Amino acid sequence: MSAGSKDAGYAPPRGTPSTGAPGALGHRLIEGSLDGDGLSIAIVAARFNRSVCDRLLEGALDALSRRGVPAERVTVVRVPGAFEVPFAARRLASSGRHDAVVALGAVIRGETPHFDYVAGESARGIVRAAEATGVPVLFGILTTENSEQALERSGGALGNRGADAAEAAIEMARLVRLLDTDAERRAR
Ligand code: INI
Repeated sequence: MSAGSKDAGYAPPRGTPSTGAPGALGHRLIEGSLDGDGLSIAIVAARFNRSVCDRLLEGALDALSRRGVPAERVTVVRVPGAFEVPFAARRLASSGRHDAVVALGAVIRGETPHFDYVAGESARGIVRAAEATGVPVLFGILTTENSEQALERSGGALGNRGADAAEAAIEMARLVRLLDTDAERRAR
């Protein structure tokens, strides 16, 4: 898929949540939805490159509100930088109080001699937090060459990756519920 094509980027699910509904080829289809009703979501946002991170956070909060997650069901935690995001994300994910965790940060190569370490460890830690807890942890860490690219992706011409990650959090939280229901039903 080429960047810039109509299919590039995050495509939200098309329909209502479905468990075992027949897919186009007769297979069972299980897919989440963007219905935030009843979900609790945590957000971990870095402060490093603060203006970009604040824009990602605004986008995430706005997307959650638009999708039916009220402010009182959203917990926001700020940490120094992208390197610290996985630690807080894992604590939140293992608390049992959140259906998903959104991880936000901005690592900008032009301003970061150790870009690869910070970006790599942040990404790895976020994956591990989700794997270790079984709670979706969504990747909203921008890794860009320069500030301009980061601003374009945090509410500029190329959308807002914070909003995308928040919507993906809702979809994955819904998917977890569907998978749990499906597994229970099939075990009976
Ligand atoms: N943290 C970021 O989130 N983005 C960066 O671009 C960055 N740079 O440039 O170094 C950065 N560094 C700080 C790092 O995340 C930790 O907070 C710090 O090393 C303390 O552990």
